[in-house]
Amino acid sequence: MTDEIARAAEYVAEADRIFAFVGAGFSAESGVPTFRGEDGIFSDEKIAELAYVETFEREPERALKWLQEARSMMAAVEPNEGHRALARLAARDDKTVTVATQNIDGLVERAARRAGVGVGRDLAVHHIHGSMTRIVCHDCGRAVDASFDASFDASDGGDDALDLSEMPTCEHCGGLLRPDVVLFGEMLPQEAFQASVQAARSADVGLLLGTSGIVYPAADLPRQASRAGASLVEINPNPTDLSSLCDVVIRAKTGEALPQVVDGA
Ligand code: BV8
Ligand code: ZN
Repeated sequence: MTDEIARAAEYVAEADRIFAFVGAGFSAESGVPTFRGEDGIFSDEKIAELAYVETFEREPERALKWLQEARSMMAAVEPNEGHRALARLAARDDKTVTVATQNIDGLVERAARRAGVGVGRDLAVHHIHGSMTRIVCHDCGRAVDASFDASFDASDGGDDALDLSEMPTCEHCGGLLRPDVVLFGEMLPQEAFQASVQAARSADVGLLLGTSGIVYPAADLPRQASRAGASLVEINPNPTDLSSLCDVVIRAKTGEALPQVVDGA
């Protein structure tokens, strides 16, 4: 166990309230591509522009084709050792864990459910950039039948009947259906974001897991935690905009390092 991992384990052992700020790197070892960095999907300009709400409104067919491909890919991936370690931490009676995830896959919840952790009871997971598992109408915001959520969350991928690339429309207003993910230029879900701010401000320890820390206002959460007195631990193979805020920096993959931190705490 490296010194950094031992120090991080000590912080976690002494903490009651733990705030986990999760980014795309946390799902990288599950095969979900990250956005930035050498193999990030945003290195392809054409893809990067699809993450903007303007593009969605200008070219809905291209945007929905991409979102459907991402949705099918995410239905097929599995939680990795990092997700499982976070679930073990949440299962502990002496720890209150809150997760603010920028990821739109449901992998944190899937690992938690499989570990018998009550999502919403023992573990709060706030999707501050939305979730691929929910489908809403772009115009009136109505959520589509939860059955789609169930098939997606069923963790076997399910035979989700909905194909967004066919541009299905809302039965109430005729608007286009789309995943409930936050595109650039869209507001974050305020309830999830405010709950994340509260959790960050009351945390003893903040775990920064696989995020480049450049997308706002999400990336302000670690700063809020630190200002309120939390000790910050970053686990990321690369330096980030948040590294200088951290008390401990572990230059490793979350799937390798987080299990050591959690099991050493
Ligand atoms: C809003 C779509 C306001 C969904 C995403 C100028 C300056 C500052 C800010 C702005 C600006 N101009 C505009 C803004 C605001 C903008 C923003 O922050 N832009 C940035 C790029 C400068 N933000 C917004 O638009 C947000 N909305 O501000 O609304 C508003 C007000 C009024 C009215 C209307 C609107 C909306 C932000 C949400 C955007 N959605 N994607 C999707 O497809 O997911 S962004 C995208 O980036 C994802 O959501 C992702 O979650 C997010 C953050 O990325 P990361 O998760 O950190 O991932 P990344 O690839 O960057 O990094 C991966 C890291 O993992 C790396 O560090 C790598 O080293 C590491 N890693 C790799 N492997 C591993 C690993 N770590 C550990 N283990 C491994 N194995
Ligand atoms: Zn509608």
